[in-house]
Amino acid sequence: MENSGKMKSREYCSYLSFCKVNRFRSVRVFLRRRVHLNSFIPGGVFSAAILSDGCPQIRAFAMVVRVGLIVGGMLLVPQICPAQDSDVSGHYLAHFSKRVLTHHYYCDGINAGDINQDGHQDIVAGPFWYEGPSFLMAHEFYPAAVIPTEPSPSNSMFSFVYDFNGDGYPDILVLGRVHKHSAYWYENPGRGSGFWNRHFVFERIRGESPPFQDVDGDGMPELASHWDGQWGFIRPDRTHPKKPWSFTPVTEKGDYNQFYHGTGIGDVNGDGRRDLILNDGWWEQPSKDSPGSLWQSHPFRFGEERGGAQMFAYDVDDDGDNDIITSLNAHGWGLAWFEQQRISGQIIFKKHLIMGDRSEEEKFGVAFSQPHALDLVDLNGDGLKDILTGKRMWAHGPTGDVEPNASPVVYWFELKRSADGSIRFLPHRTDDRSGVGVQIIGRDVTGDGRKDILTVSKLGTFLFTNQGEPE
Ligand SMILES: [Ca+2]
Ligand SMILES: [Ca+2]
Ligand SMILES: [Ca+2]
Ligand SMILES: [Ca+2]
Repeated sequence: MENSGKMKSREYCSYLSFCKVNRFRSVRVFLRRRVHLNSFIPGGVFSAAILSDGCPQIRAFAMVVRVGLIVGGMLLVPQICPAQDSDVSGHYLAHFSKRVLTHHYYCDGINAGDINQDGHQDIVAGPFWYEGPSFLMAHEFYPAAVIPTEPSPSNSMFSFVYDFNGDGYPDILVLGRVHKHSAYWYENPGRGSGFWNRHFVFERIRGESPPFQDVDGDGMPELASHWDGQWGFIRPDRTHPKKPWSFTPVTEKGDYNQFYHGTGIGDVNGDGRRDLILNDGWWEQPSKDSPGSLWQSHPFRFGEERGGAQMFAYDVDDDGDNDIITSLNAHGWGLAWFEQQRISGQIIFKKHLIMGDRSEEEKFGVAFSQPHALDLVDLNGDGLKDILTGKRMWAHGPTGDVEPNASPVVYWFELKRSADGSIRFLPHRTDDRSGVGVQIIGRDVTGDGRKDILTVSKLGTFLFTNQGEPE
């Protein structure tokens, strides 16, 4: 049980604060179930923040304030403002509305799932899950602490949603920094309240973009990571989900940096089995007839410098084989897709640059550095998956990496296939005041069938609702 951060009742009764957050003043009403109403009112409006456990009078007052703010928040629509989305020639193509779930920096990863099983998707980011479909209520499932933006990344780099104990309520897997934090999953209490019990997963999750996907086809996801010099998969004990997870290696020993960049899962050779994709090549999953054997390596260097973040296998050019999509340097420049080609039966890749460095901005229509979070998702409903990414801000502080103080943008690159067989990824800017951390998600959280954008950065936690084509 992890309730070490729970405040004493007199602190609840006495807590009253006015918080300045960037250009906004935030209103946070904490209620006895560790719930806070997350309402931001522009223009420097003040509101009270009250913690109410153990103090009936203030608890009653807080409830009145809570109801008032929910109604007021909905009427004012304070968190919604137009987000930019134009193509390179300035034409308006699709429409996203920006919502700020918090202006505080709590985490670098974000995800979604129906946490309370009410049929609506909820958003998970750092210590909070935001209750859909309004996302006005933030529930704190482990002790929250606002993190200073300048020094280091947070202690919550990735959130994954999965029902680990099979009780019908999705739980949350939280990964911290590669070299500093152990991984835990937090047990959803269902109708219970308070901080969630947490369960130890593994000492360290190495690699900067660990996929959490079903690789072996048993219907349950596993973490791809490396340990003791070998890449492999970290899995829970299916019959004893609260036990620590175990690591199964699939590659030969190698010299893999704990901060390894560029990792994905996908079927590269088209045999129906999902392979391990790294910045240094792909490792072929063998058939189940050969259990215990290591996976065959197929070396290929995708990002020539550091490597990217999330990598994807997808048939970009519709010729029947999966190509690879990746950023080239998660702290530098470059985004590319690599066309699969076969020469004498051997798979090779031909690089196609989607975005280069600042000197190539005119050529590609856009240039931003540090694409350290990607998703591959169809954002405009044409059946073709698009690339969702953005600029990471201050991964190593305000003076680290390339162009640390350039606009923290979010972009989606629309896949367009022409009749002549040519391929384009058309850049669309969604926002320039948010950016990415290390996990960005395209997911329909509003239930209208259109994929929305969830991102998080040192500037806060953001939802861009997909409004479809403008009228
Ligand atoms: Ca829900
Ligand atoms: Ca559960
Ligand atoms: Ca292809
Ligand atoms: Ca599309």
